[in-house]
Amino acid sequence: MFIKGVKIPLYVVATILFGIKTYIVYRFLFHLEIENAMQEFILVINPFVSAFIIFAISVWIRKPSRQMKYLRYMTLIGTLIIFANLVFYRSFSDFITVPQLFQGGNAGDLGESILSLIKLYDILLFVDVIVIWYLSKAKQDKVTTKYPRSGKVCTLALSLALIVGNFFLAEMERPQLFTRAFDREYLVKYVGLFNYHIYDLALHSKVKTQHVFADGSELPSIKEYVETDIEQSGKSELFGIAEDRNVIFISAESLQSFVINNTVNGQEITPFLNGLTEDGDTYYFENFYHQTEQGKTSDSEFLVENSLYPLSRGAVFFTHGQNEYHALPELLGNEGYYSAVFHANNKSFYNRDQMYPNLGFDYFYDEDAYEVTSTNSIGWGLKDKSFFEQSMKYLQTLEEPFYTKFITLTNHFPFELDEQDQSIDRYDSNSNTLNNFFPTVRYMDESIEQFFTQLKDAGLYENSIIIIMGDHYGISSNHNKAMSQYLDKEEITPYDHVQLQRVPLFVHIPGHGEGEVKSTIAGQIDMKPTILSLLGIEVEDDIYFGNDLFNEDRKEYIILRNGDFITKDYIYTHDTCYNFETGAPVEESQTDACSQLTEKVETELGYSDDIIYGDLFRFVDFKEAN
Ligand code: GP9
Ligand code: MN
Repeated sequence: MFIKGVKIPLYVVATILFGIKTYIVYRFLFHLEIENAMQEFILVINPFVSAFIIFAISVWIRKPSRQMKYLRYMTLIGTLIIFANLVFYRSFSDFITVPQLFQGGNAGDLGESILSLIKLYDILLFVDVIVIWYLSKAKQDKVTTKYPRSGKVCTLALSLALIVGNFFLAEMERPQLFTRAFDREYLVKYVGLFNYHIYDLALHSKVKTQHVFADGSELPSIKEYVETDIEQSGKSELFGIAEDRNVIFISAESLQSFVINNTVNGQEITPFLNGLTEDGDTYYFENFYHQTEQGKTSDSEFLVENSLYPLSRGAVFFTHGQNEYHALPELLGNEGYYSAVFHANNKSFYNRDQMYPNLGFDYFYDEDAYEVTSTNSIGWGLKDKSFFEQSMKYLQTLEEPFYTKFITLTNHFPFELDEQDQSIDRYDSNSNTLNNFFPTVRYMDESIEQFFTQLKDAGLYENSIIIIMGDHYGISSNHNKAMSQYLDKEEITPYDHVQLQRVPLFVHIPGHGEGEVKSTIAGQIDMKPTILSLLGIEVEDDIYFGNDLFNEDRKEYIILRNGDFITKDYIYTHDTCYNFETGAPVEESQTDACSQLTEKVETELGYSDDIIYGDLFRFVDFKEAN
């Protein structure tokens, strides 16, 4: 093995062995989804990049014995980290997070079953540890321990270049990988387990610091604000209209209001939903805005369940999944409701597996609850029609009354759809995204119609209310040119852009008969108080920023997460006040109406952020609902 006179740099051997091992674990023991050649490439290189960075540091250690010790222990520690994650993964299909290590939670549940999660062949993980151990101890004379200064600087430069290269490829393949903070699996896949742990640790320390320094002293002013500026007087006429009924909430992926009662190539896009807008049992809100940011679907969920704003950066589900909340599922749970989420995606996506129990959800039917095959899936996974169909068997077993949330998936960027599922033609513009959007929206419309029938057949329809809400925009401003063509406008102005942030909201109450189209200025922040009111539940001293949509006494504005806002008269965006009806910029002399609100908007977003950053609800003794 050794060539006479030639010394081997042990850190290179360690890098190669450790890199190969890590790759094998990623590829064959973790089930990371590889979608294309680029992802495969990143997966191959990142284990070696991480290993090189860890082991190349050894060249800076002068004393040979210490250098050898460093390599030995780093191989061992690195292997133990992989091993611990592997065992954890076998049970939870997820990676260890710092809070899990320290707060028990999932990790604690491993308990006795831990032995059953360890396999005999895991011993092979330690082969390189033994090799390095042996070489560094018994063959020290055969390995290099002295490096010239230029060699040391070179390894350092190479380490930096490798890590930058790896991050660059990762960011190219998955833009905003770090800022959006949305999935551990993605992080591991793109930058490796060790960088993921460093990232997780940094995130955790940041959150912890803010947590430690918060003492709840902001609470009195927040409470006062909620009492005077948010709380509504009296109750709406619909208070208690759905008492004891089940709530079936459909989070409609990327559904925007501009498709409702609209056509493409002369064909109706959403015939079923259009029907609902005229249906006596349905209230349709035409001026309902999404208020999400980088956390997209999860932000919309956060708004709905908490009536708090999501954060301006990152997904709050991910960054503050350990906070205390006073969320809708928990409140409904106090009233005897059983709550569950149905969503055929990987459960760790958006940290849902940790966030849902924390919000008070009783159960999460994630991807594993569904039979996903190559024929019934496309794009992001299970097709919506199969999703609803397969969900029925679970829904029928739930104890009533229940609060359930169904999150659809097919109408997700890049809006792929099999030929046989397309009922309407694609649009024709320079944007494939917009062109593809229409047939997938129609597919979702059909799947929701089918779900209504299934609910009726199962006898669950009459005693439920069904809420359908778009989660966020599907067509970003990158497609403004195509969008202006479709909407037959010269251009998409900042005003138009805000109006395109409208997503449909349908509140369907079987047997009600008084439904209508509502033009109330409304947003996702309003869902929690609205649902509580429909169910006839009063929660005293709650802290939230939305209003019951059916109560006339409402705050007059809806805030988007970027600070833009909408009132019945104005839309404020890009430092300009626009007339709500016409979209014309308002004369400077008349902009008081907008400028008066800007400060308030900042205060309100600031209070919501304070609650999240400081985890302030841990200082509040919420009373039980009555
Ligand atoms: C992921 C699904 C889509 O589970 O909810 O998330 P999005 O990309 O729309 O935020
Ligand atoms: Mn979404």
